[in-house]
Amino acid sequence: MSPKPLITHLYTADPSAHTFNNKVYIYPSHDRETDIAFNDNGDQYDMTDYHVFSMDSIDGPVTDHGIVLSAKDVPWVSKQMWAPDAACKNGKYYLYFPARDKEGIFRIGVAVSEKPEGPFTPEEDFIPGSYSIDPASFVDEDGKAYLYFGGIWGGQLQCWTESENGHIFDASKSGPQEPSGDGVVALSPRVAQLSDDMLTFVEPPCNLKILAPETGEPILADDHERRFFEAAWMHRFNGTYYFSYSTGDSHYLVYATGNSPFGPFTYQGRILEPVLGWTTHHSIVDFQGRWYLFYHDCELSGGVDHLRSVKVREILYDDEGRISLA
Ligand code: FUB
Repeated sequence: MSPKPLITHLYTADPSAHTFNNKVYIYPSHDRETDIAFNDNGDQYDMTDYHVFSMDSIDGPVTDHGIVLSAKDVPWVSKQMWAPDAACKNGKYYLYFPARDKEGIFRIGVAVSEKPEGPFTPEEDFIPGSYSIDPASFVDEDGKAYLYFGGIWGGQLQCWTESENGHIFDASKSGPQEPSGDGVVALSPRVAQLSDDMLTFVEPPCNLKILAPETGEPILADDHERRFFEAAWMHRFNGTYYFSYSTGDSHYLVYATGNSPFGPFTYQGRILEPVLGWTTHHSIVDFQGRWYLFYHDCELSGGVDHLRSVKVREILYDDEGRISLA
């Protein structure tokens, strides 16, 4: 049976959950009603701010800490504050968020706070060298931090190509487009190590390989049930790195495992079957000795794709580290 929405006074989605100071903090998108026509570019996902939520226990009440960052307060943003994430390092908290810049190109920004519940103060400009959507931060046990990101179709990942002069944006590839054809490899999510101050990339982002277990080769573009679409997440369990993501138009949450934060990762299977609504996006967090999947569906709005609500379910690992829902 589907659990109840955790938050019912607002529409919320793309929940990035973290355990900070023995509480769960949730950093979601804040969905809102608009009269923008629906399309496969995601224009109807026209969010303007972020709230932070926290819980002392997994079935206890949820506290809304209010608006912690607004588009109007970020100098480089034009519109569409999509799925954020947060990290803690050196006693400070960092909110990573994608939005369109003044030229309509998705970039990733960072905002800083002394407290996990914000409010967050944005940097003047987006992270140099950042592009596309859905940042997911991961601070490893050795203190090194990484940002995973990317999303195809409305997320514009297919618009970017590498050249000797860096990454180049081709606006003609915007919208619901992606590579296809016999033997064509799927687009890869990106990863970049973050600087010690968490504000910049140490090196240009690199491609994260996701391999098919049966071939040991990268997953192909036409394999829509397994190829990366958006919603990157990284967690570590028993020394193994788990990279999970949404398959977009086939609507699964799936995962792949590897031995390094840079991969390569080998596809393992599904975490969640399709939910009510087009998008699916999640996080996985260790809280008070158990593991949880935070995700969203559209039950609260009766199935309106861009009006979503956050939910949580416990997950389990078997002896080989395979994930299943409790
Ligand atoms: O919330 C807007 C977009 O929808 C996110 O960035 C995607 O992951 C999808 O959930």
